[in-house]
Amino acid sequence: MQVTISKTTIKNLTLALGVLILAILGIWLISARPASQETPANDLPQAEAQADGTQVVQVTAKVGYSPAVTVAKADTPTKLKVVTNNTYDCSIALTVPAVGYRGMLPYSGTTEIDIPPQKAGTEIQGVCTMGMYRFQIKFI
Ligand SMILES: [Cu+2]
Repeated sequence: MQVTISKTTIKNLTLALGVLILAILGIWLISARPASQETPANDLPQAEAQADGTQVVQVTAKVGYSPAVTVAKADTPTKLKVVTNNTYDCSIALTVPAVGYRGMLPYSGTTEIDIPPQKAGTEIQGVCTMGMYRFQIKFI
């Protein structure tokens, strides 16, 4: 008995093999990537240095806080400016536990919160009173 392999079968086999190789290559590429790393500090929004040697971190409060993470200089007095603009969600109820701040922001406006100089490696969190929205300032 003779087994005949038609041209179509060969074509299909080649195609299947090609797809398989692509799939394996894809999986290999994905798994070969380094394990998820934190965004390097250089790529994050930075505090704005002021002429008087202080720095300003600006965060917008509206359906959450943005940017979520800001990098600031250690050992530097920091003014945190929280900007609201027709903000009617719970992000107006802000706490910054590290500096003992707890308050209701105006629906629109800028609220300044002073943060004394922090050691490198300190992370200060701002969080809505319900704990659902948060932002972070990383001092480096
Ligand atoms: Cu909330």
